[in-house]
Amino acid sequence: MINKGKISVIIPVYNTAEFIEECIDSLENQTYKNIEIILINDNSDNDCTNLLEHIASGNENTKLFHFSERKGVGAARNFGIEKSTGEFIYFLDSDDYLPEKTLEILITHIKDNALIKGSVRNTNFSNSMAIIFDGLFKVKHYTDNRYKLIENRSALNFLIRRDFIEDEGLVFSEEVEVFSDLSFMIPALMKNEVIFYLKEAVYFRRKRNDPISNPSLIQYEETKVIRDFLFVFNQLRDKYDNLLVIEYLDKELLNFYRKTIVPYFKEGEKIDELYPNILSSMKKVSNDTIGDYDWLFKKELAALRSGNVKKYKKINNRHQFLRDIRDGLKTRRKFYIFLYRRVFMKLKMKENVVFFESFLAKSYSDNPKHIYEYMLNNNMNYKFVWSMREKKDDMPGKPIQVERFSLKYFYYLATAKYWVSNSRMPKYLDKRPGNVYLQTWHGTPLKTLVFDINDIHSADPNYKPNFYEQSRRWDYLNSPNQYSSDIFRSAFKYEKEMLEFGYPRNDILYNKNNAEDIMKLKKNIRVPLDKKIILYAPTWRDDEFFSRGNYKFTLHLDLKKMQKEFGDEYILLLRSHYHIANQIDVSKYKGFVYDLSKYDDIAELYLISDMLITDYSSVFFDYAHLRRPILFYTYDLEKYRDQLRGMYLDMEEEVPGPLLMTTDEVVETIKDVDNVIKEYEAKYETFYNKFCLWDDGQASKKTVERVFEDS
Ligand code: C2G
Repeated sequence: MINKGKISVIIPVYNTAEFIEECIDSLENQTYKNIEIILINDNSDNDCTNLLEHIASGNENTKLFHFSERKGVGAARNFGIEKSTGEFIYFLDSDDYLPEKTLEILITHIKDNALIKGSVRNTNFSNSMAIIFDGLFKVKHYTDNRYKLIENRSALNFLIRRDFIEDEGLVFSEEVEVFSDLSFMIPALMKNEVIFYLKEAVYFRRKRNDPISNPSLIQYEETKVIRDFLFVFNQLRDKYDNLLVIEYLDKELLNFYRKTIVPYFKEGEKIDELYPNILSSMKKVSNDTIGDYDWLFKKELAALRSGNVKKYKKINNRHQFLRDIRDGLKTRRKFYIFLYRRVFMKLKMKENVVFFESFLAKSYSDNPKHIYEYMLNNNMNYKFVWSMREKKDDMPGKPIQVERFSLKYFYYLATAKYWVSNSRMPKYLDKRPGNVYLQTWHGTPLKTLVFDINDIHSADPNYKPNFYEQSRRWDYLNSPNQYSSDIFRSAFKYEKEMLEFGYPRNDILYNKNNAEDIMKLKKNIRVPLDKKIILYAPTWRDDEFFSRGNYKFTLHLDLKKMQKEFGDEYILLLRSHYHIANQIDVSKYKGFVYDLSKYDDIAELYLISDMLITDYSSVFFDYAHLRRPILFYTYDLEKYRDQLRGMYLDMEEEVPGPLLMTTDEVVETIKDVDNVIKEYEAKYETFYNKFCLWDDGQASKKTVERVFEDS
C-alpha cells in the first residue's frame, strides 16, 4: 500500500443529512488510506447534527467540530485547516463524493509541487461512479496560458501542501458566503508558474434539485449572490496590482454582469437597490479591458459608470428590449412569448375575461369544466376562453377556443383577468398585476408530490424550483378534503388561500346520481343499456414512456378472460390516463370492451358504472363519493410504491377495497362482489369519512362565489 503522507480532507457541513453519508462512504472507500476527515458542522439542524455525531463516533480517523452559529464555508475551511494534522489538504463539499482512486491519483502525481488539480464533473444523481483507471495517467500542466490557470477559482479537487498554505498565509474570505474561494485561490495560483492537472482524478459535484428547501451556495438568492460577488471583487481588486490578476478580475466582473446582473435588472425597479454597489465596482475596471467588448455593451457600461442612475435605467431598458427581440426571433414560440411580455401584457387587462385550461388543453374536463358550466348556467357576465389542443365542436356556451401556444393563446392569457387551470402553466407566462389565478389541481394525492418527493431520486434538477416559481402565481387552490389541504401546504409550499369546499368536478356525483340522469348519460355515451358496467381506470407509470410527456401503457388485465367470465352480464369501459399516448387495440373484444380514454369527463363514466377497477390513480378518492365497489388491480405495487414514487397512504391498510395481483384474483372478486362489499364496509366508512366529507354538490358554486367578483 502506498503511503506518501497524510491527507486532511476538510468538509464544511450545513444541513446535508441526505447526502453526507454518501460523501463519507466515498472517502472510506478510497484506495489511498492515510486520510483524516475533518468535519465542521456549521450549525446544522438537529437531524444533520445527530447524523454527524453518529458518523464521527464510528470512525477514529474522523474529527468533528461544531459551530454554535452559522459562519459560512470560508470560515469553516479556515478552521478546518487550523485543526488538521496532515501534510496535504483537500477540500470536499458535504453533498459531493469521489470515485475510489481520486486521492491516490492526486498524491501519486503531486511530486514536489505545491498543488495539483483533478477534474470536476457535475451530476444529478447518487453513485455516478465506476471510474476506475488502471492505466497511465495523463498529467497536463498550464504553462502556456497563465490566464487560463487562474480561471479555476474553486478550491475543489485541488490537493495542496499544507506548508504552502501556511507559508503563503492563504485564507478564505469569511465575510461572504458565496465566492469565498477567490481570496484563497488567486494567490495560490499566482504563486505557481505551473499547475499540474489530472483529468483522471475525478470529483463528482452534485447539482441539487431542491434549491428552494435546501439551496447549495450557487443556488442562493440572487441579491445575496450579487452582493457577495461585488464584495469579493472589490477586496481583491484593491489588493492586487499584478496585471494578470487585474485582467482576470475585470473580466470576471464583466461576465458576471452580463450573466447575472443583466437578467436580474430585467425588472427595472430592482436597479436602485444595487446600483451604488455595482457602480463602485465598475469604476475600478480598466478601460483597456472594456475596449475588448462590442459597442452596445460599451455604451451600457459608460452609462452605468457615469453615476447617473436615470440615464443608466433608460439605456438598460432599451438594451433589455433589444436582447428580448434577439431572443424572440429564434423560434415562433419565442416570438410569441416576446409579444406576450412586451406587447400583450401592456394592453389593458380585461376585467371580464376568464381563461380556462384542463389537463394541458388535452380535454374539456375536470374542475375547470364544472366551474365554467356553473358560470355559464348562471348567466354570469363574463367572456370565456378555452385553451384546447384540438377544436371541440359541441362545447356548451360556444366559448372562444384558442389552440394551445398559438398567438391567440398568448394574447388572451396576457389580457384575461382570470385564469382557471387544473395543472401548471408554463414558467415564462409572467403574471400581471391584478390577474387572479385559480388553480384547481386534479386529484387527492396518493403518490408523493413535488417537495415531498425525496431529493435524491427525481431526475430533473429544475423540477422543484420550476414548480415553486409557477405555484407562487396561484391565488386560490381548490382542496377536496382536509388530508389534501395538509399535503398541498407541504408538498407545494402553498401559503395562500385554500378553497375547502370539495371538488367542483364532483358536484355531478351528487346532482346527477339518479336513474334518469344516468340513463341519459348512458344513451349519450352510447353504451348498452341492458348490461352492468365495470370501469377500468389505471394511472400512468413514470418509467414507461416513448418520449418526454408521452407515456406508454401496457395492459396487464387479461381482457379475453374477463370477457369469457363476464361478457353476458357486464361491459368494460377502458379508460387510460391522459398522459398515455398509445391506444390499446380492443377490436377483438367488440361488444364487451369500450375504449373511452378520449371521453372528456371521467365523472360521467363514474356515474354510469357499477364498479371501479383502478390502481394508484386518484380516481378512487372521487369514486368513493358514490359508495360503489372499488377493486385495486395493483400487479406492480411494490415497484410503484418503493421505486417509482412513494405514497402518502398505506394502501394495504387504508383503501376501501381489495388489492389484487392477477386477473384471476380480479375475476374471483367480481364473482363474489357482494361479499367483498360486506367485508370492506367498515374500511369504506372510515375512508369515506376521511376523504369525502366536504363535497355536497355545491363546490362549483362556492368556488365561483369566492373567486369571481361579479358573482
Ligand atoms: N384520470 C382519468 N383517467 C384515468 C386516470 C386519471 O381521467 N385513467 C383523471 C382523474 O380525474 C384523476 C386525474 O386524472 O383524478 C389525475 O390522475 P392520477 O391517475 O391521479 O395521476 P396524476 O395525473 O399523476 O395526478 O394529486 C393528484 C396527483 O397529482 C396525481
